[in-house]
Amino acid sequence: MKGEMNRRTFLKRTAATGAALGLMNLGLSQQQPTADQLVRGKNPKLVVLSSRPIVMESTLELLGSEPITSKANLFIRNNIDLPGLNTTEPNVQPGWEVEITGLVDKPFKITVDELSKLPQTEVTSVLQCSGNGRSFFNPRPSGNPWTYGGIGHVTWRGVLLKTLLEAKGVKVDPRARFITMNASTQGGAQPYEKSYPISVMEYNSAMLALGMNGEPLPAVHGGPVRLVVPGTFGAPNVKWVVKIEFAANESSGAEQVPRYRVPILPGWNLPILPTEPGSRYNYTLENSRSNWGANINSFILSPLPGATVRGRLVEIRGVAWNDGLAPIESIEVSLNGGTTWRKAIIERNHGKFGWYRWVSPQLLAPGQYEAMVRATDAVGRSQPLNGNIWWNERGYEWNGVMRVRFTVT
Ligand SMILES: Nc1nc2c(c(=O)[nH]1)N[C@H]1C(S)=C(S)[C@@H](COP(=O)(O)O)O[C@H]1N2
Ligand SMILES: [Mo]
Repeated sequence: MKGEMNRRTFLKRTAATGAALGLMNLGLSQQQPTADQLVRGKNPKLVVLSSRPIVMESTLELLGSEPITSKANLFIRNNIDLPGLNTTEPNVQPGWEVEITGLVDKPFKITVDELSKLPQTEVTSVLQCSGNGRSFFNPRPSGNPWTYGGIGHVTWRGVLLKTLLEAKGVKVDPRARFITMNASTQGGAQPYEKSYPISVMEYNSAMLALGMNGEPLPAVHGGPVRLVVPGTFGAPNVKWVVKIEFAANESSGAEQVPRYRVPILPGWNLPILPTEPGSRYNYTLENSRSNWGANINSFILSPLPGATVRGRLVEIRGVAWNDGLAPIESIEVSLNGGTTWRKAIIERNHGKFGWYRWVSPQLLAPGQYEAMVRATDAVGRSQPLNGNIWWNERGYEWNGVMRVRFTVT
């Protein structure tokens, strides 16, 4: 009923301004910039979801084309664009400072140059926007209409937060339960502030990343320095970080609440509290939680949707990942709508935060097929056949079983 009303109101409004809007849209869509026009060095095949702020997603084809997602093919999610940083080139600013403050015995500032002289660590992890898959929720929540491409698999290099504190001989007050991070507001950019529980940060080896895929961190991906929390969704991975504050409480800024949250029963972090699809939810710090650890999920990257492939032997391939806190133990493929499942062969060679690659060899007669895949980890976390059971107003953390139709000749 409510959805019906909204649609009607929308149609009425559209009709009222129809002529003017129609013309404007036509003009705009003809000039819609491509990914490479918006950000120097990006693959024009990336799909632009918004040009201000810049949001673009990768494609299944590009994700399947390389074991580590190159900077050209990596998605971008800006809430706030920083002027002059729309490039995959490095942001060379050795004097850039990061302030470590709050509940620590000796607050301090450190430059990027000094950071680069401390012991460096490398970690390969999945970077995924918690809105990835949003457009599969029904009804579709508002927000960027991500399909599958708000994800990448990259290698970070930088200084562990732990290493930095040790090197500086700085102790964290036991009352500190959260870490709040701030991004630069240079060029008049709006603030971007996110908090994460220290427990999550410890598990996940939070790092001040200076490099990506063996190169200096691209400017558009947070260069010169970005906080990376392997195993978490994208939002806490604060680009252009200037301040890290140890705090007793979580930030109450808009990026913390109501944004980037899912409903919970107060006191219960998992699972998402089921809400009526299409309903409204009044997000508070108590009745919801941030998008923290990544939900277990898996994608089919070959065959691509709609592809025609040669039989008899067809290798169905893809990737799977979770928050890295428990290994993924099984990845299963079904070709009959979930009636039977066959275990895929799993290959894991990028550590616990990287994605697992899998292959399922199948002998297939000519015909039409629909492949489904689901992953399960060592603590039994898996994916729902119907991802809509976790429908939430803002459309986060989709992990419904993926289905891909293809033809065998
Ligand atoms: N400073 C800053 N950091 C940010 C954001 C932002 O808008 N500003 N977006 C966050 C979100 S929601 C995501 S999904 C990731 C996207 O990282 P990427 O643009 O490098 O792909 O960055 C996170 N860090
Ligand atoms: Mo995101």
